[in-house]
Amino acid sequence: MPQVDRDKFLEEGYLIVKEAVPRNKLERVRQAYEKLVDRQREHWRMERNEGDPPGGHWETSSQPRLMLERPPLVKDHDAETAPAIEVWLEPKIYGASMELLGVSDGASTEMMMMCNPTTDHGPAKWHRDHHPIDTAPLQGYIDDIIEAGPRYVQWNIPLYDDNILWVIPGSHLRVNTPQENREMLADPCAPVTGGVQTQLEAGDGVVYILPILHWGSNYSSRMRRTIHGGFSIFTSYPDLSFLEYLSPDAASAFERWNGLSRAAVDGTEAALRAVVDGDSSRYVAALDRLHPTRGEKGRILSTVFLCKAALSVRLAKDPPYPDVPEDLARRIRGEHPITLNWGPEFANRFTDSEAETLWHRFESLDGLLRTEAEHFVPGFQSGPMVYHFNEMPKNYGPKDFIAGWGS
Ligand SMILES: O=C(O)CCC(=O)C(=O)O
Ligand SMILES: [Fe+2]
Repeated sequence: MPQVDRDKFLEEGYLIVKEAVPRNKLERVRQAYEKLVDRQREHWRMERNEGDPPGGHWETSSQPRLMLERPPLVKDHDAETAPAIEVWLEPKIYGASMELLGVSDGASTEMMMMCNPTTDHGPAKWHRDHHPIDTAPLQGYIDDIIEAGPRYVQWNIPLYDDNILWVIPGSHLRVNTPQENREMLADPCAPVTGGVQTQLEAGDGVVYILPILHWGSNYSSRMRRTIHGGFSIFTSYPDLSFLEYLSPDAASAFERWNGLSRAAVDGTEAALRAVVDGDSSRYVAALDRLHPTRGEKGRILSTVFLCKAALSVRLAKDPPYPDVPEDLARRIRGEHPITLNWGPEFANRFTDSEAETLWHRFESLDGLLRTEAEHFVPGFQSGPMVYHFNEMPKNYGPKDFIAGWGS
């Protein structure tokens, strides 16, 4: 018996899951997270800059956020905080995520917690968690989701009642309407027509499909401890030292997921290597191994992600070229597993001359992703840019990409 309504999820782009954290476990999870909050607050206190209040970032941020897998907090886990990580394996969270992704096993991605600010900061801006400049145009995501479902599902799981998140149902399957654009341009921090406020009791969860339009409607000083993160077959774990504190089952899940991650990095290299070698059937096979169950739309979306990867590899070599906007250069240096960006080290897998060939074969696709003049569409995490926010290259599929290699 499925435990979630996948059809409704795919149509509306979000789903409320009652008691995602069973009531009888809630207190344990709260206590584990509160220990992490205390430890992170101590780091923020120590790291504060001159002129900052005594609590540093904790007191200045509108949404202080714990990053459980990142330094320094990743080194602060112990037996007492293990429930903060193990909660991700709750059947109603992990099991539901697998159903919604349509995979037998997928990995937890960046595990985080969003906290209230110490003073009222009011509403944030409406946005999609999407920066097309270093990933792909919105339509590429939409086509891929319609073809085969989401590659990533994101969760908010509040440990105290929480109604901060709003979503626009169905907006993950379309570009912004003219009315949404007008409203967001006029005031990005006010309710948008069609928005629905989520009403979550402690322990409930909301799971949603990026790139849905959503809004952090009120960062007030009211107590907020909301688990945030997601699941995907594409992830990366910079430091798994916390595994020693987890239950054997939880630890083995992370070992398994780390294996998925390594395979995805190797699979990305294999796809790019096929491009370097000009081997089209090996390229398509590598794409299908990297992401089974996808069709033509999935292959072209992955190809656009790989275009950014090729750019990143090329830019890491000496002398760096081509010239790219600063926002793109900065983002591409980061790591973004869901879009096959494995961070700066990945470039070391390719020689200078392979990087040059690779870029040569992706360059015309990059040209198709660009616009003639700088433009702006509201509701994204990219500012004004010379790349398309919405449109994918017209009538362009993997075959067209491959056909361009010879030229
Ligand atoms: O606070 C929330 O619930 C939403 C947060 C959010 O959208 C974000 O940080 O990207
Ligand atoms: Fe967001």
